[in-house]
Amino acid sequence: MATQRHRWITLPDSRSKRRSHALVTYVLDQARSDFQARYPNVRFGPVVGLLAAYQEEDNIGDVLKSMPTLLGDLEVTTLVVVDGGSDNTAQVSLDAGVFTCVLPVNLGQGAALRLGYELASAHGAHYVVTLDADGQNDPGEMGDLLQPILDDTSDFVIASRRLGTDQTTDLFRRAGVRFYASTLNAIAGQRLTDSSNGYRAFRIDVLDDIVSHLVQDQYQTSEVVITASSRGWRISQVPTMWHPRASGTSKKGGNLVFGFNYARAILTTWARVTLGNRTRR
Ligand SMILES: Nc1nc2c(ncn2[C@@H]2O[C@H](COP(=O)(O)OP(=O)(O)O)[C@@H](O)[C@H]2O)c(=O)[nH]1
Ligand SMILES: [Mg+2]
Repeated sequence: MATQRHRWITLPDSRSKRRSHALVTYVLDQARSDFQARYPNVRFGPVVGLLAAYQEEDNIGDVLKSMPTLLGDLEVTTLVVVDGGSDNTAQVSLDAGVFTCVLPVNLGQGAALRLGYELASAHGAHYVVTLDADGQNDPGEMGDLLQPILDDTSDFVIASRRLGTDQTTDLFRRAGVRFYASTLNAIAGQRLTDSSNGYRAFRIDVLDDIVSHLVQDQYQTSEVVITASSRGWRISQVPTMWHPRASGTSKKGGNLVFGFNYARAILTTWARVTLGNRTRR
C-alpha cells in the first residue's frame, strides 16, 4: 500500500521507465514470435476484422460466429488480440478457427490494437475494421463501414450510435459520448457524433502512417482520431447499431473513471500533436 501511495506522489525515475519499456518490448516480441510460429508465412485477406479482447470468454464466441468471411468479392480475415486475463478468451478464439495473437500479460486495448494493426499490415491487409468482442457492435455492419473507403470518399470511417440506434440506457454515458465528441471536434476540426466508438474502418496506409504516433495503452479512441486528423486523413461516419454488452462489465471502469481517463487521453494527445507541429515548423 505504501508503495502505491509513493507512486502517486513521485514521478517514476528514468531507470524504472527504461525497465518498464524493456519489459513491454519483451512481451510484444514474445507475442510476435508466438504468432509467427503458430501461423508461419500467413497471408491475410484484403479485409482484416480486428478485435482486441480481454476477459470476454462468454461474449466473443457469438461475435466470432457473426463475422463475415466475404464483403462483396473481398475476403475477410478475422484477427483477435488477447492480452493476459485469467479466463479462456484466447482458447475460445482459437477454437473458433480465427487468427489469434496472445500477449502473455495485460497491456490494454490500445496496445493490443497497435499490435493488431502491425500484424494486419505485415500480412497483407488493405483495409482493417476494428470492433469490440463484447457484442456491442454488429459484425453484419462491416460492409457499411468500409463502403466510403471503397468509394474513395474517406480514408477512415467511424461508426455512430447517435446517427444510428443506441440500445443502451445509460444516460450519463450518452451525455459523455456527446460531450467528448464535441470536445474532440473542437480540437481536431471534425464533425463527428461518436468519436469514442471503437467500430472503425481504415485504409491500411492510414494505420501505417499513424501507428508509430500512438501511445495510449487503454483509452485510445480519441488519440487515433486526433492523430489521423492532424495528418490530413479524410474521416467520416456512418450510422450503426450500439447494443448493450452481451455480459460482464466494461474494462474501462465506471463512468467517472472512464470520463477522467478519456479526457486525459484527449488533452495529452492534443498537447503532443500541437507541440509536435510547432516544433516541426
Ligand atoms: N486486448 C485487450 N482488449 C481489451 C482490454 N480492455 C478492453 N478490451 C476490449 O476492448 C473492447 C471494448 O472494451 P470495453 O471494456 O467493452 O469498453 P467500452 O465498450 O468502451 O466500455 C472489448 O472487446 C474488450 O474486451 C485490454 O486491456 N486488452
Ligand atoms: Mg464495450
